[in-house]
This record gives sequence, structure tokens and C-alpha cells, in this order.
Amino acid sequence: MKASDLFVRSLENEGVEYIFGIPGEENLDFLESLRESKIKLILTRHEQAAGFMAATYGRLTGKVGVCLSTLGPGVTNFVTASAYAQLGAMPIMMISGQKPIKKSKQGRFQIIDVIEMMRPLTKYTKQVVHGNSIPQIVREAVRLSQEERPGAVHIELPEDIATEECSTEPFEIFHPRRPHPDALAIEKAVSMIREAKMPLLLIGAGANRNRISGALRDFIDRTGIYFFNTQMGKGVVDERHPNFLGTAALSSGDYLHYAIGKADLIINVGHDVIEKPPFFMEKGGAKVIHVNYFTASLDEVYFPQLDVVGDIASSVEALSSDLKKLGHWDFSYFERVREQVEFHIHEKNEDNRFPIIPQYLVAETRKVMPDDGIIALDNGVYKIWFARNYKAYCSNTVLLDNALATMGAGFPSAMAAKIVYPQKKVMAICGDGGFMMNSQEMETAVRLKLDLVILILRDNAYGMIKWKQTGMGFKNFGLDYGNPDFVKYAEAYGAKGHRVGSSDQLVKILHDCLNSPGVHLVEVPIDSSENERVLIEELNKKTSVL
Ligand SMILES: Cc1ncc(C[n+]2csc(CCOP(=O)(O)OP(=O)(O)O)c2C)c(N)n1
Repeated sequence: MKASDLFVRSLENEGVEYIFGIPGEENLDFLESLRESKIKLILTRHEQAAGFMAATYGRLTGKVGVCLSTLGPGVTNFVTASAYAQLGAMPIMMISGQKPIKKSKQGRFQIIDVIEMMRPLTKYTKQVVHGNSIPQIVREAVRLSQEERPGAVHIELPEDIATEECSTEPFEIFHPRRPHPDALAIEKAVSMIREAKMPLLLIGAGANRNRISGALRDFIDRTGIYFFNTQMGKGVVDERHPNFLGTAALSSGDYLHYAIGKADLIINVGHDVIEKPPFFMEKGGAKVIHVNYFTASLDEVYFPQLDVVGDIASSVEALSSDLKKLGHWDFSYFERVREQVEFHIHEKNEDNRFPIIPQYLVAETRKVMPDDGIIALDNGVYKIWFARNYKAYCSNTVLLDNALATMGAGFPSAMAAKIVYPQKKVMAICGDGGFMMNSQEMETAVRLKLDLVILILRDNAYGMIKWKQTGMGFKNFGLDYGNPDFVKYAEAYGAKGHRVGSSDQLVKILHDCLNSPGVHLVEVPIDSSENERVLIEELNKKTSVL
């Protein structure tokens, strides 16, 4: 069998359904093999977007998302997506082409050392030098990308190797069971939880996996323990639960941090240090139990006293079976914090001034999204508002990047979400800055006939940085820009463009767009004054509230 056919067969063997990307001439044998395969090629307009889409496919399915590029300039465009997947724990395989390695007549034209470039951004990066090693390399790459903690892998297939005749076969795949946590670690955790007076549960990104939601919900209901989450742990347990305290969108100083400050034990399920810290540990402060697939990596603000390592769902189930509500636990303070959080989050939901304010935007978006509808956020100041104020009801219904925190991923990840879940409503929510970083994918979305809404929050500036600039007492400089006419921009791609001209139009426009076919781009002007008023002034002077 030809090596490129063997490569594609090996991917089929792994259950790969899609390959996102842009081929170059070095991939033409691979492309020809793909033509005959049941794997679907999703051609994009930029490799970075293909990488974000593959990573989101991996994030949502737990199975490796695959993307393809040519050598040199194609694969350098994967760099940000690789970092995004690697930090955010999303299984992704990048395949890139290369000039012939045995005999080349092209000097160093387009050649950079891709393997070395990828090394710090991946769990595994390998050049194929013999066609017969393809099954082993693909299996190893998939195993590593999907194994906890998931991440990025890269394989380079040179042009001449792609044409070699091979005599090997794809491996048979056996899925290993994840190890149970150690019984002594569980015993120790149970006694720490029993001895605590005000234990609190934190749910982080790593808990956003199958099976864990139910186990955590059961733990909360059995013990009555209150919980909060990180931005990437949103929705693992329904945030309408009466014991939910809020999302730590900021690292300190929010209303929720009163509760964290009073807790004497935090049971941290699935958070690791790649996310912006949800709270800062202090010497002599609350103890932390780290429940994860791996031990905690330590830093100055995170140094747990106990690791419970193993399959997270099994760990949580084991803790639940040894615990119940205890009389000496006192959650009355947490209940008061919860009331404050709820009050402040909903305080301005009805304030319909125009341009709209973030609180109103979040509340109206929640109204139109079904329980299992997915919002995919880009990076900008609105991300804090959505993390803080938008209640997620189900796992993976708020896709945001609190790890690399890159701009440009919101729209491609919404496209991938729609491909994975065609029956669900999906909305990308982007700043005008972040949207324009991958807006060329409008063509891809229209070509794929995706039913998708893209909400663009227009403030004609890199607002998040402007907000910080003001906060630091600097003068306005270097952050304002112009924008295209977004309605015409959408129409130029064959999509539908809408402009929100008053606050009360917002819900109707979003609702209509979500319920009619095609790609809809909705532009809404946003008032940034609440960023300063709430996130700086109000939070700085709230000390007397509790
Ligand atoms: C690729 C990338 N470049 C730069 C940044 C730094 N950055 C973070 S938010 C932001 C501004 C985002 O502007 P916009 O998308 O318009 O959203 P807004 O904050 O205005 O709501 C910038 C430049 C980043 N996170 N990622």
C-alpha cells in the first residue's frame, strides 16, 4: 500500500471523521488518498482557523481533531492553534507536508525546522522517515493527544515518503481504563472534608468530561456543599443549582471571593494552573485538595496539601460514598454571599439603554439560547461578563478560552461546535477585533451551509486593552480603529447581515436568526462604561456588603 493511503487508513482506524485545513503541493499524495476515504475534508481559508476548529472538535468529543497544512508558511500558521490546544487540554493532531527528505533540488526554499518549532507546543512531534512506521506513529500520536491531560501532537509527512510502498497495517485499538484513585488518598480526603467547618467545591476545566457531571451533582446533593467554578468549568453542574455560588471570572475581589476567603477547605475538582487562577492560595489560609488525573503543578498561588490522582469521576464517586451532610458544617455565610452574587449579577439585566450594556446583553442572550445551546466566545472584555453573569445549564455549552486566551478562536470554534452538534443552536460571540482575526471563515461557514449566528460587539477598539489602559491612568492611545459595514460584509459572503438599532430589537433579531437557516451576522454597538463602573469601581468599594 502507498504510504499516504496507509496514513489515511490509520486515521480511519482511529475513527477520524474530519480533517480541517489547507493542502499544499507537498500534501497532494495525501489529498489523493483522502479523496477515496470516508473522512471528510473541511477546507478553510486560513490554517489557524482550521487548527482552532480541530481543537474544538477534540474538546467536544474527547477524540483527536485533525488538521492539515503544507510545510513552512502553512504549518507556521498552526502555531497559535497548537498552543491553544496544548494549554487548553484539547486533543488535536496537526499533519504537515514537507519537501522530499531523501533527495531535494530546492535548497532551503520554504524549509524551516518544523519539528523543533513544534516541540515546545506539543506532546509529540515526529517526522515520518519510513512509510512502514506510519501505523505506529499515528497510534502513538493519537494515544498521547487523547490521554489526560489531552493536548497537541504533530506529524510531518515528507513528499517522497508519502509515495513509498509499505507492507504494514494499522494497529488494533484497545482503550485502556483509567486508574482508580488510591484508597488512602480518598480516606485522607474524606477526613479532611469531615474535619472542615466550611468546605467549598471548585469545578475546573478538567471536570468538563463525560461522566463527571453526574458524579459531581450527586456529591453536591448528598453533602449539601456549595460550589463555584472556573471559566472553563462552566456548566459541568447546572448553574441554576441552589448551591451554586458563581464563576470566578476574576482571580480576586469579586463578590464570590468573600465565600472563598471564609472557606477553610477547597475541594478542587479538575482545575489546574493553566487557567487564570480562580483564587489565590495563601500560606496559613484554606487548605486545598487537588482532585485530578494528575498531580498538581505548583506555583506561588497554588500549592495543595493533598492530591487525589486518578479518574476524576471515580474519585468523586468514592468521596460521595463516604460522605453525607454533617451537622457541624455551617453554610449560612455562603448562602448570604450567594444572595449578594445573584443580586449584583441581575441588577442591571433590564437596563436597556443604547448602545447596550454587557449585563443586558448577557441576560438577553440567555433568554434566546435553549438549555443545551452553545455559545462560543472570542477574547475581549465581554468574556468576563459572560463568564460572570451567564448561567450555563449543561457541560460544554460555554466555549471560551481561559488558557491561551487567544483572539480569533471564537468564530472557528462555533463552526466546529455546529459541525459536531448539527441539531443544537450555536452562537459565536466576538468583539469586532477578535472577529476580524478570522472573519475570512465566513466563506467556509456559508459553503458548509452551517446554521450559525455570529454576534459582533462593536466598539471600534481593542476594548479590553483600552479598559486596562484607563485603569492604569494612561491617556487613550493606540487602540482605536475603523470597521467595515458588517451588514454589507456579511452579504458579500452570501450570509445575512443584521444591525441592532435599539435594545428592544436584540432578542427578536437573535431569536429570528437562531431559528432561520444560514449564517447570520448580527452587529450590536456596545457601551463600555459598565466595565469601569462595575469591574473596577464597584468591586473596589464593596467591602461593607457582607
Ligand atoms: C491573538 C491575540 N492578540 C492580542 C491579544 C491581547 N488582547 C486581549 S483582548 C484584546 C482586545 C479585544 O478586542 P475586541 O475583540 O474588539 O473585544 P473587546 O475587548 O473590545 O470587547 C487584545 C488585543 C490576545 N489575547 N490575543
